[in-house]
Amino acid sequence: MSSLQQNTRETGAESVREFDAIVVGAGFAGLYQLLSLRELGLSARVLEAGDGVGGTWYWNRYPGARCDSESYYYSYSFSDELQQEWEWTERYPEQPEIMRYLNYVADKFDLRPDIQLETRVTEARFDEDANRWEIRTEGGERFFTQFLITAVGCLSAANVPDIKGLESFEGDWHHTGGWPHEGVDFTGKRVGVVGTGSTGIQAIPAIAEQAAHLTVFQRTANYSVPARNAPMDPEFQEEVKENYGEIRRKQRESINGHPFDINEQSALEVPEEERQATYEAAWETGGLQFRAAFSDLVVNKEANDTASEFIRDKIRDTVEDPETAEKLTPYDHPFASKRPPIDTGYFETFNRDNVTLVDIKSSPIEEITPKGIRTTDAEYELDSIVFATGFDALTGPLLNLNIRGKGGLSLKEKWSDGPRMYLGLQTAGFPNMFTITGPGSPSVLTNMPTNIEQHVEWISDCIQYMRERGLDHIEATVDAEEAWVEHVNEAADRTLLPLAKSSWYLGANVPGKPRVFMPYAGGLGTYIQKCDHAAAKGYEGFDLTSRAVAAERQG
Ligand code: NA7
Repeated sequence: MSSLQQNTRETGAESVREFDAIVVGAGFAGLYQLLSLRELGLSARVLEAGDGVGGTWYWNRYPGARCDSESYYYSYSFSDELQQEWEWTERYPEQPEIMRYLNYVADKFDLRPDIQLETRVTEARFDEDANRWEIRTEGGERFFTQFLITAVGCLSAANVPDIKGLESFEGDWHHTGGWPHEGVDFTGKRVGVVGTGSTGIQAIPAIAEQAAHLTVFQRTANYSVPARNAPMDPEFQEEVKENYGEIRRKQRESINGHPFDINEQSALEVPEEERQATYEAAWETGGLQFRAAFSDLVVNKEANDTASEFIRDKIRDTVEDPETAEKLTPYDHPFASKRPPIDTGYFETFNRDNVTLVDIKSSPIEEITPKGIRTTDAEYELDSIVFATGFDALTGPLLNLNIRGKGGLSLKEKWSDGPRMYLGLQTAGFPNMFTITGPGSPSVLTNMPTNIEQHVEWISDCIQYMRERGLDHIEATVDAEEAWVEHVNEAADRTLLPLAKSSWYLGANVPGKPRVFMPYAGGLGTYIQKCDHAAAKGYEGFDLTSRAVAAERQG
């Protein structure tokens, strides 16, 4: 008998299902959380909106979609058997390969019986009297659970710009984060791509190869470093497998979850010639570790200027038309103060005859017409529009769940001036709700699976701690939350990250969203120590009680 049957109680026309824990989302976080809860002996169910597992990788199927972290460490570490038997085929895994991996994990650990697909959560409400959560879905189902664990990802609420006239467009349009599963054939088409973040920078070269003509609408020029993707070297893969213990340790102690070494020297302490040689070598190696070329690139503006200028020179050298090169050169923010993209032939794409760059900062989009996009300068006729315009990051996926905590307070109201969480794991007033990689945790500033695994293990340990002591109620205190929010701000202020005014880390890409620096920039290693410290002190900063015992005493 499956746990679904075990826990289903028919009440009249409605089926009400009770579980110890409900997990929302079946991506990297949801899959591992389910396994971990099962190992504790809890009844758990994952509710997933998509018709398959994969989370962000299920939805982001746009041309060129590929992970920016390297495959051998953008993966689970919890099972040595898994990491030994899985073979990665490329330096950076492409979206279909990550989907194969996550489906393999779902099968290997027999997770599917407890994952309910095509089930979108529309509401979650904490019932104080019953000390449990009630969850409702789009299909009208109701679930009751002691623990609500959100595993909804940080970048899953698509940001489709509200541009006048979109509904009148006669061609087709897609957001990269909700790409049709059957794919989109751009052969012979005039395509417009809006957005030049990590996604646009991956999609633009791939679409340019197919389309008759590609027009790129750029609001903010971006830095990008070559990815240097290549087939996985079997010898390297073998070496990795022999050394996984050390690699995983390094990831968890690092600043951002990547196992690469950061040069201990400052960019300012070496002579110009040596600095350039270091940057050239890092450029040749490619990837996100370009940031590690010197110790101070994300904390010292003067040091950062040398890296930013190096990349600007590379753009000028690569792009043949000087006017286009100048438009593509970023000046408004330091390198890596926004999420740094990595690319395969991005700047080279603008040398193609079938690609045009439109600077919509100087001539903004006025409207979408039946025939295409009209800026203040011209109308561009298009058959297809691709919005690579990012996400309502970090808070969007949580707010979309319509969560109400104690006293009926909605998360939307509580976070009207920006997200407030303790350790990015809990928010005061919302007992027994845990958030995997919530605002205030390192999340998007790190290699996600590393932070996810740490959160899952922390949450499961906490639940086990409660069960062993007969506790059934946990809630972050307001004081701990306040101190953490302050610490998150201080940590960001010690870096150059807040200098990027158009960054989604600050919520600046979504009109009307409060400008608050959301992820924790104090480093993953430091963060893990703080979480472990709180746990070791009996979950310091959280109120843990037994409502059942309290009710008995009162009664
Ligand atoms: P990003 O990094 O938020 O990039 C979105 C891009 O779209 C960026 O260039 C934005 O310009 C542009 N944008 C956003 N809204 C508009 C409107 N209204 N008009 C024109 N241009 C707009 O999202 P991505 O999907 O590329 O990357 C998200 C993460 O996914 C990535 O970092 C990886 O972690 C994976 P702006 O810079 O705001 O001026």
